[in-house]
Amino acid sequence: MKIGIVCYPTFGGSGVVATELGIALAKEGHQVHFITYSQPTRLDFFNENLFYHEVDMMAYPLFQYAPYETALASKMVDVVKYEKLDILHVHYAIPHASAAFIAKQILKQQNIEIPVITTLHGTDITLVGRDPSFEPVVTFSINQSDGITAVSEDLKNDTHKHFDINKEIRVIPNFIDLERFKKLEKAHFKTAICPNGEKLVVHTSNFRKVKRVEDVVYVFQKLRKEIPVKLLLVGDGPERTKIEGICRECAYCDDIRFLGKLEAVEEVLSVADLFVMPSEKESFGLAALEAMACEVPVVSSNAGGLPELNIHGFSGYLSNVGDVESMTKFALEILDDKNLPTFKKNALSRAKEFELSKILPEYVRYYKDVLEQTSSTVSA
Ligand code: GMT
Repeated sequence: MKIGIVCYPTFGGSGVVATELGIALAKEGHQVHFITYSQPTRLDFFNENLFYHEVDMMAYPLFQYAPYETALASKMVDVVKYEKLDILHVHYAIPHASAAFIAKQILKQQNIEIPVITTLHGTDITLVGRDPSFEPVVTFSINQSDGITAVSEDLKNDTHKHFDINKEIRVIPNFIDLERFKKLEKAHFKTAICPNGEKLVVHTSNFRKVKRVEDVVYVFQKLRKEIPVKLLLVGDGPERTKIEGICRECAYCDDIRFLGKLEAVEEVLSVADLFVMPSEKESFGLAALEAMACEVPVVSSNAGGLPELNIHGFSGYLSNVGDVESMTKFALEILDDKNLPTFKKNALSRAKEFELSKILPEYVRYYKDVLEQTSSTVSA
């Protein structure tokens, strides 16, 4: 198949899923064309089946806000037409689904039919998309997609709850490449961070409000009163300065380190004993899955799709959003030497259920279903 993938090229979860999906499809022999505004972070190597098309943005003094959606739709038209794509798969509804709708209509006038699949990732539904400034366009463009997928049952239910969607949504969860995300031998790294054999707690995110990173620090403070433990905070984003302020006020500030954005996050996860994800909303929790693949158990909130990933009492524990007391209690239980090896083993076994080789065929099957469905509608 010739597949066009539209996504955000940054560190965000939707961009990571889209890029990894495209790479995996290319390795299977499909031709994959990425269409976005800059080279996706993980697309930094050559593969004969991978192509990258940059959206041209024209600067013009009249534009207070550059019309990216228009430029993206124009680029989609160009790539579909000249590369003869079979299908367009857009990740994150805003503004990708509406740009795809415009492109589809333009191509239709030229007698080119291009089926569009929209994958809903999370905040496009639970946060941003529900805002009245976006909602009508989001509802319309999701309904106009030929196929819709969501990354968890919870996100599918939320979509039906908050938007008037008249089409079936297929749930295809996030996946993990266990060749890349696995526990690596990094003993020297662990010794450097935890010289006295302390336990290591890790959190990775884009430091947005919805991640509640302050709860990670509060849990850590409580833990540190009980046991020798260190905290690594990986990633960057709008809340980082506030979180640094909270850490500076904390008596255990010297036991906390901010690492910023890291490409090789699996190296840090390889030496971690516990991953904390206290998010207010989390449609799936890809960062937690990455941790589990590296044998790191997870204490998370029970928001969104997290209970579909983290199994309470097996791969970790779930607490109510904001309940740092309960999170601390569960963290202490996991970090207890007599429990830790079992939780680590269980975390990996749960991660294996989301292995790339299991989820990739679900996408390919869905592409075929949508192609079949649309070709029969066109010929009818
Ligand atoms: O908030 C993020 O982590 C970024 C966001 C995105 O769309 O880029 O991630 C969402 O999509 C990921 C991949 O499907 C999911 O694993 C994350 O749970 C989801 N984030 C939220 O729902 C907050």
